[in-house]
Amino acid sequence: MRALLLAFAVAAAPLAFGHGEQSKALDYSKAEETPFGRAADPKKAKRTVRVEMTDQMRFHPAELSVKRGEIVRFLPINKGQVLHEMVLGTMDDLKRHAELMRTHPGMEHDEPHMAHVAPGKSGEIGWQFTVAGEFYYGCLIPGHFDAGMVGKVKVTP
Ligand SMILES: [Cu+2]
Repeated sequence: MRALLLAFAVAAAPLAFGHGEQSKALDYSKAEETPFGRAADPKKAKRTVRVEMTDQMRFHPAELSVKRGEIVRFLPINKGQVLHEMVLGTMDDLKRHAELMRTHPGMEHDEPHMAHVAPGKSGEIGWQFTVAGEFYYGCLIPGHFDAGMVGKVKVTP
């Protein structure tokens, strides 16, 4: 049994580390439903939204409207000189997360509803908005969210 596990670990290693991107080899069919929707294959999106992030601590656009059920391919683009990130969620989620980032700066995290984008680079998030309401995207790098780096997604029924 131990030999089998070892063989499996060795076989799995190239899959885990051979890919240039982060852990983006997601199985979207197993995506977890959240209060603000679920991860979705960006290739299935009919709409791409470029979201620029600036050192003025702003997202452009800062507001958008989508239809319930719509899959959006977000392309967060960092126009600044410092790291920014785009994190989707409810306002409560973002506030909680921002607080966590304050107490644990340097915290490493990577989930399908977020993208960390180095200066001059772009990221990608595929998301299906399955719940009507108002949701948000924020940059939770310490200080950025508090400076107003937040945008709103209105999901219409
Ligand atoms: Cu930022």
